[in-house]
Amino acid sequence: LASFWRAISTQAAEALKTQPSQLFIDGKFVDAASGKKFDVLDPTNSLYSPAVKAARRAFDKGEWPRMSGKQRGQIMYRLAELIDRHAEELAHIESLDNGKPVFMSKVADIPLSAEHFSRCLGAGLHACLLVGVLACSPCSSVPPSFSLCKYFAGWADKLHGKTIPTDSAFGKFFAYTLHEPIGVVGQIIPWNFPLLMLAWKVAPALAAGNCVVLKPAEQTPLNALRFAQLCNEAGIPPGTVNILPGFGPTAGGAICDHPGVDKLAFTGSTEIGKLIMAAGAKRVVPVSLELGGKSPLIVDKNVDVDKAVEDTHFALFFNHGQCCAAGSRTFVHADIYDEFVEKAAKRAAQRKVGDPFTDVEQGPQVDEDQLKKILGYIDIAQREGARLLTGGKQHGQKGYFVEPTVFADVTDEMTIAQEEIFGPVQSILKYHTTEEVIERANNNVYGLASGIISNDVNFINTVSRSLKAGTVWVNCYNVYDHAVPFGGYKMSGIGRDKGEYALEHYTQTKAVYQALEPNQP
Ligand code: TXE
Repeated sequence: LASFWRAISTQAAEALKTQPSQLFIDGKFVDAASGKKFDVLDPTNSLYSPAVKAARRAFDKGEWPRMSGKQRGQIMYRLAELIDRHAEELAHIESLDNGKPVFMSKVADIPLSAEHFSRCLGAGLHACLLVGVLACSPCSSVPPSFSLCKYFAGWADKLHGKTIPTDSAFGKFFAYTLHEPIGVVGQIIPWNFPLLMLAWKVAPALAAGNCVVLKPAEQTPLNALRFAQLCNEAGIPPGTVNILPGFGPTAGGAICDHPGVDKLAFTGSTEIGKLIMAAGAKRVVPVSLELGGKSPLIVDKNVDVDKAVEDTHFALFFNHGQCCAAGSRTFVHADIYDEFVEKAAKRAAQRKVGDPFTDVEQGPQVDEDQLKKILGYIDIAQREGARLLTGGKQHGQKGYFVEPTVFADVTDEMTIAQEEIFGPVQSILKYHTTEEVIERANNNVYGLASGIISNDVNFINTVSRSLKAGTVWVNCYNVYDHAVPFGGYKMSGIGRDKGEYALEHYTQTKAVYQALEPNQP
């Protein structure tokens, strides 16, 4: 049999040598008028197809979707505990791959991923980052658990449908709904929080009984692979979770276009989000997107300026500015503007930048592309007339470090007020009235997050209801709780990650009518 197949494949290889590859018009093969060509992928040889096939098999015939929710929850819980047990190692891998300070991986990425997080993390993490220490009391009280996973493990046996009273002319029926998994889910994630973004996507998909093919970002595949080993150890059946490291257009594109994939979930740039949506539209599969942002953080006049400076600094510089939710437009009331600007520049200049495995607040940006992009924006800002207060250059000669940078007198039409920089560059804008700042804050294609720093409850109520953003942080920023949804308005995306809302993307509803009396139609 083997020699038969060898012969067939030799014949196929021979046949390919004479296989036409032009247009066939009027009885002849001719080149396209543009002269352009495109590659055709052989799906059986594609590196990516076996992953979808495995997920397909696992979903169509395997155990995972057929287990009780309780059993799935127990296995997910075991997985969460394994992640807990390996938290230290995972934190080091994360910092090695991404460049973020290892203390941040320890206090934020791993427990957050793990936990979708403990209630005290918001305050604890904030406190930790502000003082820049490895261990502080609020954080050390965070149980080192993969609670996100635990949170969704808890949902696995609670995906109930409804019973619905019916009143039909056709007779008496009992109607109910089932919440069923969608099938094979293709998930594509970025590099800024590699394990956390994986957790946001994989945990709800698994809880609902789906099988997953996930592509981590090409810059940061390591923890996703370590996670795959832990899935095996936890007893997740083969084929249920498949990890495909690779590049966007090839590995990512293959997942999007594969007929065996029933749903697409993506976190990344708005530009690529549009491609993912178009790919989903071609096959009419649902798409959820978490995309870019240009989030306004509005500082009212009667506030403690020192605290506001610290809060806005954290909102922007956390994770080197590589956050989709970064508070990247700092609107400051004219009454406190001069004092704020001076103090914000001083705070940024004190920021400790260096080797992420030492006691620093900021490591390198993830790669050379991001470094160049950020330096490009700094250059544009200066040319467009923003006032550079501190930073503005690459930090050191080696690695992709950027000096913490602050621009004042930024105006709405400037490029740095419109586009996502994704780096440690704070843009400060002056405002005078509440109506004005609401309008300006909303004057952007994005609508991911926003923030308000104020002591005035009327100001807080008016502004929080007027902002077109998926999250509003009031007198805090970057607080994430696993039970609270996250996602964007406008071009920041479609749908919500986290919390009960995330499960809507990974289930579909089946309606069942059952006749209650014999001989009904
Ligand atoms: O993002 P991409 P990049 C923003 C941020 C950043 C910019 C570029 O402004 O500077 O995007 O970063 C995969 N088909 N965000 O280039 O390209 C890719 O391999 C399928 C915000 O890293 O969007 C990776 O896994 N997949 C964002 C993922 O998409 C494709 C976080 C993200 O990469 C693909 C990251 C294709 N054609 C960047 N091309 C956030 N919302 O947090 C790429 N990918």
